[in-house]
Amino acid sequence: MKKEGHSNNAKDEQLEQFRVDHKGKKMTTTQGLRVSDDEHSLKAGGRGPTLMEDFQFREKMTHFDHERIPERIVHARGFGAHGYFQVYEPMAEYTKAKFLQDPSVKTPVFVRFSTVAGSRGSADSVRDVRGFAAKFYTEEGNYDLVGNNIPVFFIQDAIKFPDLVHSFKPEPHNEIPQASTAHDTFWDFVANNTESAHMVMWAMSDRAIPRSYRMMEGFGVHTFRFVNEQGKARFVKFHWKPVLGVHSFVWDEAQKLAGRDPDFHRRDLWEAIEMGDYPEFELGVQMIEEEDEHTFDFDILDPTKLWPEEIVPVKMIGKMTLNRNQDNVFAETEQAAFHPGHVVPGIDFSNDPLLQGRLFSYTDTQLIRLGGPNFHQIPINRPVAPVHNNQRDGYHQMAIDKGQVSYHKNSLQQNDPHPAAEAEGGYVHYQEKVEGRKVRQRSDSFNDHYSQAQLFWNSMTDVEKQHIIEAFHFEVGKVKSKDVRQQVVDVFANVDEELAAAIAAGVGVKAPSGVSASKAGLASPALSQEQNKKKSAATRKVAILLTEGYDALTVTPMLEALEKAGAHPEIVSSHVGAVKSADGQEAEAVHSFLTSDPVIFDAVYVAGGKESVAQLKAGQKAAEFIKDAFKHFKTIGAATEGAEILAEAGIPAGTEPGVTVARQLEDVQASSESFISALAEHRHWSRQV
Ligand code: HDE
Repeated sequence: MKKEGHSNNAKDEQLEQFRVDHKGKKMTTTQGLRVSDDEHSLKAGGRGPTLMEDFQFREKMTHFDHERIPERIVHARGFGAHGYFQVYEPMAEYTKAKFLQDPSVKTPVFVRFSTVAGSRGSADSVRDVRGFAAKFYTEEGNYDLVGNNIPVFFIQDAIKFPDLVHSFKPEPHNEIPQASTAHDTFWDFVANNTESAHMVMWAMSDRAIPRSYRMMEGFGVHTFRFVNEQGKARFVKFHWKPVLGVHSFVWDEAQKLAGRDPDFHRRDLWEAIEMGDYPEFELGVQMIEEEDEHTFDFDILDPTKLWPEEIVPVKMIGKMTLNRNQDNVFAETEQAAFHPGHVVPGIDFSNDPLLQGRLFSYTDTQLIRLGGPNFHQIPINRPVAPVHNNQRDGYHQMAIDKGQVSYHKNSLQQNDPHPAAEAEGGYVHYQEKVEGRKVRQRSDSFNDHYSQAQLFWNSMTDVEKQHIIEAFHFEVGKVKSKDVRQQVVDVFANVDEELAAAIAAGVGVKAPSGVSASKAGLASPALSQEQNKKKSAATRKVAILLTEGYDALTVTPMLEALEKAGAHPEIVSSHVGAVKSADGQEAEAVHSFLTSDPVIFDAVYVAGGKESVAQLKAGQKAAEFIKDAFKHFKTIGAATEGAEILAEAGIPAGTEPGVTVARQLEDVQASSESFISALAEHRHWSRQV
């Protein structure tokens, strides 16, 4: 059920002026002329040719012919939502940014989540980095935190970005494969640009197949600066931490989802918001004093390095809540223009060479994508802060700038609009002292490509390590060039020789010679999603399998327990629609075995009832459903006769982790509670599949 509607905020009020509701209205042309017939073009006789005079036809067709705009060169596939951000306590000690001072202020935000490699119509569940771009509509202007769900990047210098992207996009001669890095050119890039090793470890981990946009972290990646009112600056890194914790798919599930529900992530986000399960993310910052810049064994300007949380703790400073779905995906998600250079006073840049290049690229790309220099006037991009300057004209100009003057300085308008002093909110760049020779060079302090890749590997649990090895087997296994496969193994031997040997075993090339056992090496427990797992059944989707003649006494207690835990049961039956229990009660099946699949659920429960179970057995689909859920380490439950379906699926109930069975009716209550606890575990890795 949808909770209390979103709170009104300044951005929402602004957007309201642009919303158009067509309900109950007469149809018109774009000129406002009422249309009398929208079914037939104007012809010379019923069977004759269409007349040039038909302005209505021409207008409609021309508009249609021009409906598409170029998709984003990267992050083409995405989905947005509105919400608000609130700071926990004033941050004045660290930054003068106004939206980070008053805990009672709700700053409107629009967030766009995305994949990186695929086209706009590609599947959500692919193995990829996820974009996490947030636009804060602050009273000092828009602030964009344009991050990813992985805290480091593939390259150290922006000039290499086109090369990186060319390597992971579909290969140019045949445009294969879509939305996947499992091909020769990407791995050739990795092997020959070893600065990518750390990020590749993340991309091969479960982080790259998130269960939901609501269950992944976000990172600003680069080092930025916080600057306070006194002008004191500190280096800062930004983190988003999902309140629901970080959770992932298993790879087989992710691949099946790409066919069963390519829109899985956008549907999940949309439905969560519609149901009032508002996604929440805490904003955290890591800060380093300027005088400590050179005290770490990595360069804090190097975007392939993270700051281990055990060394530089993350201070949680506020929370973002996404509580409103967009009205129109093209107008909002597609036209949203993010830019890491959209900053407010109190937030500044560092000399990270990747960030410096991004500061150019984002405006440049909007110019072609959104068709000119006035994209900031598109409703979703408009700041709630007033805009006054001498920029004029250009395609799609929406403002009617009054007056004679459009230059500075002037006397005819008393120099208006006039620059603001720093004390009046004028943005002043942090006065970092910089000197150097003009060189095309990278600092030697960026040369270590492997230590943190190793740190990441050392921080993984055994299950997480196994998943990484399997991901390498899949991805590198798809590389046709044996030479490239060998190069990849040789490069990752620098990270960990056992890892390299394990990769080699799956991709038909030589292991590094004289493999030494993994070094005990440094670890950062904060990097492991398994070790930091948040246990909760909240917002999880559970399939209840039943059909005609089911036993309602095996269903009602389970539905109540799930509701209490904040989970969402959905009935899957032999047909969609009303299903009758043995004692004449009715349940509504929203799915049939044809329209659904275990991959869209977090858990499965088989209801009891002789007749129902007999039919499910005859239909054979239920056992298949259970088998897949079991293979994906999900929680499985059954009551009374329902256990026969588990037996048919070959699951030895009672002995396998995450499988709960109520043999007798009187056990259903207790069994439902164990089911919820198992569901809160998310996956049962100790299961033998
Ligand atoms: Fe982007 N990136 N990027 N990127 N990026 C774009 O801008 C670029 C990088 C990120 O939902 C483009 O509007 C360069 C890192 C997100 O609309 C483009 C470099 C991080 C989004 C662009 C990077 C990101 C983009 C394409 C290397 C994480 C989607 C369309 C120097 C911190 C934003 C667009 C949205 C989009 C350039 C690297 C995040 C071409 C040159 C590192 C989340 O401007």
